[in-house]
Amino acid sequence: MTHKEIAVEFRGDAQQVAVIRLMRAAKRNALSDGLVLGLRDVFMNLPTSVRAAVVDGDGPHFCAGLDLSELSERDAAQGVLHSRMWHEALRQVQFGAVPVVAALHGAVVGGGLELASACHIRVADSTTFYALPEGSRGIFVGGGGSVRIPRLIGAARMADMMFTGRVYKAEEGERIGLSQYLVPEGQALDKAVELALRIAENAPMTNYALMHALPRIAEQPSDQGLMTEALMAAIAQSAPEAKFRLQEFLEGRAAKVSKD
Ligand code: 1HE
Repeated sequence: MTHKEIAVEFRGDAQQVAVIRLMRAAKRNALSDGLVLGLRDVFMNLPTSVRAAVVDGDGPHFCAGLDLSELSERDAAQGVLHSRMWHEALRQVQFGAVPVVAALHGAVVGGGLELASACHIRVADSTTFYALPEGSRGIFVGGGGSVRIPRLIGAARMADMMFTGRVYKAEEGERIGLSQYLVPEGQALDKAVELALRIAENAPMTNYALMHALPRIAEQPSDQGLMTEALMAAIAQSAPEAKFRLQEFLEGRAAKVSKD
């Protein structure tokens, strides 16, 4: 699972969080075909100790998107296969083994935003900016952006980004839903790891339901969604882990919900 432009390190007492870092800062972490396949392989082969992951980018930018130097000579058939390769790699991020937190800073553009939108939580520092320069490069998104980004910010805002080259800065990005967390400059990774460690403590079936059932329920007609919810709830609550946790609460040993 090693790739020369992807660093993987582990955090937590039980190595339960994998920090997966794009290591191509000289090219602003532009995603070459090799790097996209490398990400796919890393996500497919995470050690079983890992319960949550963080995606980070080395250097001043999270990711400049598709490596434009590889684009020029592709014909239509190769274009379809190339896009499908991205889809498969980012499917491994969104629907892989563990929840993924993106630690964003600097440019989160084009395919970089597609990668970020495949993650389950996005933490942005104040240097973050978002754009979809595909519109001005004469191309279209191809890494799942047209499916995932409208679900975060709506199709109208995404179309505006592509029609007009609009750039959203970090604060606006949080306001419209591109990130769920906004932190001071340089603190995105620490916050993302903190969240991933917290996520790793959840019952595995709860994390599974949030990754695999929730997005599908959101796409189902409400009647079917309610049925899927009922089935998922019954499966989750019947796991021994859930019974143990409920007992801990009832006997006063589990943390209460607190507003502080
Ligand atoms: C690249 C790429 C890239 C940088 N492919 N090489 N993405 C874009 O259209 C974004 C293009 N990049 C930029 O707008 C800027 O580079 C940044 C705002 C991200 C960063 O600016 P800056 O001033 O820090 O860096 P730089 O000097 O522009 O770039 C440093 C080097 O990285 C330089 O190469 P060098 O050999 O001259 O040093 C750049 O050419 C190179 N570089 N970005 C290739 N993207 C599945 S479909 C997805 C479709 C898309 O993602 S389209 C959007 C592509």
